[in-house]
Amino acid sequence: PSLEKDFLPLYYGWFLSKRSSEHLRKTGQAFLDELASIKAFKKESNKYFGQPPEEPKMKIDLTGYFVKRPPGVLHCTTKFTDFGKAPGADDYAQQEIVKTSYGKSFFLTISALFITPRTAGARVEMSEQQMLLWPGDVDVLQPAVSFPKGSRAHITLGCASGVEAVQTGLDLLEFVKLEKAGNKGEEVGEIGGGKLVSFGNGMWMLLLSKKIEVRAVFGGYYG
Ligand code: ACK
Repeated sequence: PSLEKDFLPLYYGWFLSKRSSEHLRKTGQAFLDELASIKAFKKESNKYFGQPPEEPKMKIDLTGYFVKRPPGVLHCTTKFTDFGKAPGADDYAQQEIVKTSYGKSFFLTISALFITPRTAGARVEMSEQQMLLWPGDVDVLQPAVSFPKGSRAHITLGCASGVEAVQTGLDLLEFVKLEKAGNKGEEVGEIGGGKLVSFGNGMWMLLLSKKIEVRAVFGGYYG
C-alpha cells in the first residue's frame, strides 16, 4: 500500500483510437457542411449563428463557427475529477470497475450528432456494461433536474468562440429535457446519414440511420 494519495486525472473517459477519431471528425464536418446548405437551417442560422444580416443568403461556415475543437483524439468523458478536487472524484476513482477497466478497449455506439449555438457533439449510447463506468451524479441540469443515467454521454466535436467544452454535455441534456417533455422536434427531412430534426433555438439533431461504432480505450487524462 502506497503512503501517497492517488493522483487523480483531470477527467476519466473513453479515448477514441486515432482512426475512429479521424472518422468521427470527418463525419461531423460533413454533417455541418450539409446542414449549412439546408434551406430550413439557413432561414434561422442568421438569428442563432451570427450570420451577418447583410448576407442572409450566404452559406454559413459552421466548421469555422465551432472554432474550438478538441486537440488530439476525441473522447467521451465519464467523470470530470479535476485532479481529485471535483465532488465525488475519490468515490468514482476508488470503484473497482474503474480500476479494472483502466486501459481496457471498448466499442462505443454513436446514435446522433447535434449542434446548438454553443456546441457541436455526438450522442453516445452506452451498453449496460459501459454504463457501469458512468457516474451517478452527472446527469443533472441545475437547478436539480435529473435525467436517466447516461443521458449526458457525448463526444464534443467543437465549441463556439468563448464556450467551454463542459457545455456540450449540458446542451445534450437540454435536448433530453425537450424529449422528456414530449417534444420530438420538427422533422426537417432525410439528409446524408439520417433524419434531421429541429428543436428550435438553434438546436438541431441528426438521428443516424446507421449508428457509428468507434473504438476507444478507457483511461484518464492528466493534461
Ligand atoms: O467535452 P467534454 O466532455 O467537456 O470533455 C472536456 C473535459 O472535461 C476536459 O475539459 C469536461 N469537463 C470540464 N469541466 C467539466 C465539469 N465541470 N463537469 C463535467 N465535465 C467537465 C469537458
